[in-house]
Amino acid sequence: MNKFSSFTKALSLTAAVVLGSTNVANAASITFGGVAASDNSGLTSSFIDPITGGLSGYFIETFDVATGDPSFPGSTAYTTPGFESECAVNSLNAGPIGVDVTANPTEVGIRKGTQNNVAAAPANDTTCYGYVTNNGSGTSSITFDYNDLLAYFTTTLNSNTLLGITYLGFYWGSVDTYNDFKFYSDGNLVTQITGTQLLSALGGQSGNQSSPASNAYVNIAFSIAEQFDTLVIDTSGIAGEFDNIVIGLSTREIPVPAPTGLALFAFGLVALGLRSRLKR
Ligand SMILES: [Ca+2]
Ligand SMILES: [Ca+2]
Repeated sequence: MNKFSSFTKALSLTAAVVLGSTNVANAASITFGGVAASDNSGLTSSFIDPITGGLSGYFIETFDVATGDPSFPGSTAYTTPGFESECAVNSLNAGPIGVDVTANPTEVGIRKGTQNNVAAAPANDTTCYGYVTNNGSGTSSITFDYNDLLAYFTTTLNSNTLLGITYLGFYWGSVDTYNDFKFYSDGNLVTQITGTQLLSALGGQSGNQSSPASNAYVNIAFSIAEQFDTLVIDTSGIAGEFDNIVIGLSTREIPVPAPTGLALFAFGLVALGLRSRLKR
């Protein structure tokens, strides 16, 4: 596939998601494109790196103890046995601050490397990553509830109003047609992206563990009105793998686009696609 056709497909997906919203004016927009992560975890958001950090207002979950935020004790509740010293949810789990993660422990793991019929490391990711598996039947899910984290940041930043989340990015490994990411606000579904949508947009093959068309960094920008507080990843197969989950607060720093190659790199596929269209 040439580059332009993949850009066009990315635009088509964005349009489809916009049209699928109940409120077009407030629709979330989905784009693909990350940057190489400096900790050898494959791709990360252009807004923040696991080691070198990034713009203000962003928070990254790497599932690696080594790159955890000292402010958050972390949790090994879902870590695959044998990986406890290296792999963890970086934020306090089910505590007064941090991300509240809930799942059936037999259906979720945090580990390194690939194990056949269990989980595949996302392409070029040698670090710890998370996965959810149905162990062969039914549908399984993992929930990331950010309400406590939002309250923590609101207090830390001395904000007068409760902050929201208006950006989420994640590295989606070996995308399968049976993986879905869903976003909720106060229990209501705001938007979702399915494995089928991503594979269609990028021309990927379901479950391919190395192709960029099925191992992609996904960026979702939410309007203030559609900010979410809870992420649910579900799978009806083996398995849904992810790393470098980045949230951007409603106070986040957003770079101003500039007509340079560097800015286009940072802003990814949709920006390039729009320029290509304008030139014609
Ligand atoms: Ca990682
Ligand atoms: Ca997979």
